[in-house]
Amino acid sequence: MKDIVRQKIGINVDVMDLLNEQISKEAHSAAVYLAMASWCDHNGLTNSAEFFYKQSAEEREHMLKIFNFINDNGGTAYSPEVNNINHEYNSLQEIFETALDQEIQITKSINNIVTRCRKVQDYGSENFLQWFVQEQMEEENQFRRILEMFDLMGTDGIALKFIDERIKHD
Ligand code: OFO
Repeated sequence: MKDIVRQKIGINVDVMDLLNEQISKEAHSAAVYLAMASWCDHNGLTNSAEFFYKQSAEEREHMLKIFNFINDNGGTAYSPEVNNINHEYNSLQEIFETALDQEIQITKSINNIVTRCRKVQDYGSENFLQWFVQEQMEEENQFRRILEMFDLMGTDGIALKFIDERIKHD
């Protein structure tokens, strides 16, 4: 990127690239959760479906938050392509395990950008990302709490119905 362009950007260019990658990851998360909502709907797990519709909408909000941050600071945010969305799951437990795993990967990704911010002394971006650091802790906890229910109650028909009734989005 030309120096004159760099000067117009209020955030570090390498950080901006990572934030654009994060936009893709958030969009991917939104699409994955939408597919999970569809699976739950199809299998009569109404509360779980509602949970994932809301979760998907939240991920889109995360994506837009980063998108606006880049553009508001003179950078260029890129609208992401989303592909490779799995629609095949064997159980609700598998869905929540996959969701937790996805959140753990997102946490790593956010932490990685924070590390880069510190390295290049982009404290504005680091400050912006603190909201995401907190959000990831809450999301991981939320999924862990739900997975504990499977450990406690099992996965047979009645347990599944019971777990679904207790699933609520924070
Ligand atoms: Fe975007 O918050 Fe989790 O994934």
